Amino acid sequence: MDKLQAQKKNNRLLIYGLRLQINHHNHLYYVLDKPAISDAEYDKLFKKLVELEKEFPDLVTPDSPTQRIGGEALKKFKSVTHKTPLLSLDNAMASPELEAFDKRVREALGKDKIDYVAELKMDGLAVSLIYKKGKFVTGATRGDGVHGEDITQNLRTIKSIPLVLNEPVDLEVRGEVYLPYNDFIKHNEERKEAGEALFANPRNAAAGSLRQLDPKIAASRPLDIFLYYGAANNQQSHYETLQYLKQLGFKINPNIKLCSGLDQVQAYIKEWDKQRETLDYEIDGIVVKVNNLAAQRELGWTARAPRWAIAFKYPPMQATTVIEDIKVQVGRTGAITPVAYLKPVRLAGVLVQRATLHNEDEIKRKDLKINDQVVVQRAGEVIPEVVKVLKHTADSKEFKMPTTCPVCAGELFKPEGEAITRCVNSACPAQVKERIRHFATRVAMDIEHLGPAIVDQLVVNKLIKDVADLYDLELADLLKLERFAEKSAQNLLASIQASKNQPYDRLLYALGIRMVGRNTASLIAQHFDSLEDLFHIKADKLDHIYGVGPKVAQSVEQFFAQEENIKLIERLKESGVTIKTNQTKGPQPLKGKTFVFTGSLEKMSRSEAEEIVRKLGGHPSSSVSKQTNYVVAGAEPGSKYDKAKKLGVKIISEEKFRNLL
Ligand code: 3BD
Repeated sequence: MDKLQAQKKNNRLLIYGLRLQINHHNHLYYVLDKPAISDAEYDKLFKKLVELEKEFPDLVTPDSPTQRIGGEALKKFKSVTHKTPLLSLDNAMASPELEAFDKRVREALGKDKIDYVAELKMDGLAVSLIYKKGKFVTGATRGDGVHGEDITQNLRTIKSIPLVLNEPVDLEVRGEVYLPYNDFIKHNEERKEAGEALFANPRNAAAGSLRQLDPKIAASRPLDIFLYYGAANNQQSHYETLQYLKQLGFKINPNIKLCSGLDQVQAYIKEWDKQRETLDYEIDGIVVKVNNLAAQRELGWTARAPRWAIAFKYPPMQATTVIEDIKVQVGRTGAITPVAYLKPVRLAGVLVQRATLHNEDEIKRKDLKINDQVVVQRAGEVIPEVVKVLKHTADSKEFKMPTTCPVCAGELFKPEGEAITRCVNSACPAQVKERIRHFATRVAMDIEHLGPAIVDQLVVNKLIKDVADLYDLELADLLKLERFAEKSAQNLLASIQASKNQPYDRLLYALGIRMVGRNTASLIAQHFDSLEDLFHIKADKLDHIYGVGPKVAQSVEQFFAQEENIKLIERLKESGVTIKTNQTKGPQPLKGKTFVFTGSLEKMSRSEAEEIVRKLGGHPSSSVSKQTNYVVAGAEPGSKYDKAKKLGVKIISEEKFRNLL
């Protein structure tokens, strides 16, 4: 072998070894949720592989972990015909139907008791994955069961889908792609801020992501998958098949259960009805499958569904009521949001009286009218929403989006391609009030005694028209107003005075820049010592900050490009409001650490605790991920606790937390 050849062989071995290592750690992290090395160590391996492949491009193969996001945006998805159709599932809506299913199975097999596998029924998108010689070659949607769409490029971006299996087998597997619940909420919040249409549920969000022709979009969303079916080799039972799929490297839901007889299935159903809210993903029921594969074959299929499986559907958390009225609200940024005023109805233990209708397109799409009978739904912590119309009534009236602002009668504007209509008059009293309210809230400047009613009174009486005017208020002004006595007026002035010393990242948040939440403000403030450094800033100076995306950066650029905003900040500065980093900032023992709080704390409120974390250099966050350093559990912790446990994130008590400070 000459020298060149030897070198080439050596490089190939190096690359091959790195890929094995990376795939192994990828599997530990994304499939088993049990990382063995730090993110930094993983990144190092990955970078090394990228460098080597760059140097030797002829050694790049499609199954390399560097090639998950490959290729250009497609023009159109190819259609695929499934080799064997993806069947449907019969539904059981209640216990008697499940009992009838069990009876049919027992009679057909001539047995008293059947072994079943009970699985959580993921509310995601069904897909089929094809492997040849252990390599992922094609992935497709279920489609109508016979024809689906080739979404291989998008599926390759899902890190829990192995590109290479542990054995060189030919295999088709089927599973459900989903978007974890927290990510769905987070993603919708971003869309809302950006004025884009919201996804109704995690399933639509997952489907919407997989239906994108550009694989970069799917890659940017943390999609995941559970596999539940595979035509594997020589297994005797469904349960064994799932274990085999696990061995090959696939992600199998850890909550599947082998049940002996229907009673155990019923217990499983009951248990998960209670526990479903602790999961990080949505399930809409339980799938029950006959375990023995020979028994499955004996039972066979009808034209559309196997006779050996059934889906038990949980009743959704929905209720029926009437839309009594639809009114629009004008938000801080001028967003005009239609809101349905409902005949009050109990839903999952809460009295629901209003539901957001998001925007005009949503009303049109769902064909909602005033006096309609509708189905409302409450999912997790999100505000209730109207799912669909049950029926229009004789009194049903079309809702007409106003053509002028209902508050200031000013012009409304809906940018091309955006879903949200806005009042463009920044002096609109509704916007002015909302901006001042936002400025005064606890998480922003925390001005006590300046609640919504007082803001209303001050604006209506023309004492203030923006937040800088607050600092010019005098005792005599307030005393002229109804409801203000000497004492209450002094209290308010004192809180306004005190707010001048708030750290400037609070001010940055309090300004109400679109898409700049409390955490983003604090991230930006860590990179710029003064608000003045942000004057006329360009987006490209911001979007390299970890946690600040291009849309956020664009929004910040827009805000600081406006002369009136700069004037406002200069007036605040003249009044003595802190607009710079406090140079004598204290020690930062929590620097770079991420905290999530769950349950109720004894000695402080959650927002106080979050503020302390920020002050000491850490980041508070609302959702648990592998990046979380600590979950602080108060009394009666919620699902975040379970998630932390699952991910192996350190959980500490409130007392331990205080000891860290
Ligand atoms: C799940 C069929 C069989 C292999 C047919 C028994 C209908 C969606 O978690 N098992 C599961 C889940 C879905 C399944 C089967 N096991 N079929 C299963 C399933 N744990 N969701 N489904 N599907 C998948 C469907 N999808 C869209 C439109 C109509 N039907």
